[in-house]
Amino acid sequence: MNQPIVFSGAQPTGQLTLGNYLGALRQWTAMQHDHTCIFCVVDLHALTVRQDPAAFRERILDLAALYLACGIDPERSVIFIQSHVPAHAELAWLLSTFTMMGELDRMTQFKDKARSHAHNVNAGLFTYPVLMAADILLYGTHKVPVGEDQKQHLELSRDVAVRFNGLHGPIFVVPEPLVTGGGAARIKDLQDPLKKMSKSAEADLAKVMILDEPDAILKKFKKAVTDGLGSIRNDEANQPGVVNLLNIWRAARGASMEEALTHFSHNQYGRLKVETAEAVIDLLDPVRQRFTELRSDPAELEGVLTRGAEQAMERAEAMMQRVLSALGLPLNPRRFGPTQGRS
Ligand code: ATP
Ligand code: LTN
Repeated sequence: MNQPIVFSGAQPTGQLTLGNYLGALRQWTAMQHDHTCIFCVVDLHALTVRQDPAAFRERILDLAALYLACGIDPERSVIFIQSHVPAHAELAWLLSTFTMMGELDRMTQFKDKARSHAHNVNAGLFTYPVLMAADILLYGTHKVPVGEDQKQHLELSRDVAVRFNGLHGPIFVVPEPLVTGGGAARIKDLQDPLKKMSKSAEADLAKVMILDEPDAILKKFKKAVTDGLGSIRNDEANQPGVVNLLNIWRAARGASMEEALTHFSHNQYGRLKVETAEAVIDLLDPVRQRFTELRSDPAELEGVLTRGAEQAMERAEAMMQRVLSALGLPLNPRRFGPTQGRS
């Protein structure tokens, strides 16, 4: 079965929101049926900001458990932790010699982060996109589901792949971005519906977390900002809060906008808020329950991650062998075996 290969990852930096679920994780899980999917917890990337080791370790495992709880199926897809596969860091070094300073200097995320983390502008923050290129290129990835903000990084991955291939032969697949989290999947902040719901938002009431308890979810929706127009219409310009609730309700219930408008033709904001909360509670309840189960059974999670790392490593090592050979680096027989070792 030659299905296209999909690779994506998220950083273990803080809890994920309903926006991340509807805009990213749910789409990842949907892709498992007709793609070979590889999903990674990119813990090495998260080291570009200081982490408390004990809390960091838990957050990495939390994110892996959340992937599984959201429906990533280890029987179908590869799920693993980036630092378990040393080839990511190794390929990042090799690719850094094919990446120009000027290219990295143009990255808007670097400029933003350098401004917001002015006390710790480390070299890793600068070369972050090279590690991301390594993640992607290591697996012969065809498609990369990412948010809009990562498109520039993906463009760089493509440029690096093309440059390497031009010099050393067709080793890397040139990956295509698949921009997720747009359109109706773009969930807005409950307190300021002109902004997207963001996990780094300060206000608790602004964002629904995937692991929120039902009463917290209900409270947040009851307090969601709407308007004083008293009608439930699909009028984004004048009623962004109402349209956000309609979008959330229909994403959670699998309904169209027409169905949502018919369902809420009573024009009662109170009922819209409560029913949206109920739809989200129904959607997230099984995720939270599965997450709790997984986190209380370290052996199961560890088993899944060990197997995922083995599967990832098998693919990554095959690619590393080709890359090292193409560059003229002598292959280590202890690593690649005596017969294949001679290239
Ligand atoms: P931060 O607050 O740190 O910017 P974030 O919540 O915006 O984080 P990212 O880590 O940037 O999340 O994005 C992870 C994925 O979630 C991306 O694929 C992105 O498209 C998706 N996503 C994030 N927020 C939303 C949202 N409000 N609606 C839909 N999709 C979203
Ligand atoms: N930079 C991405 C996370 C990330 C990633 C990747 C996404 C690291 N490596 C490879 C897709 C493919 C982010 O911050 N969202």
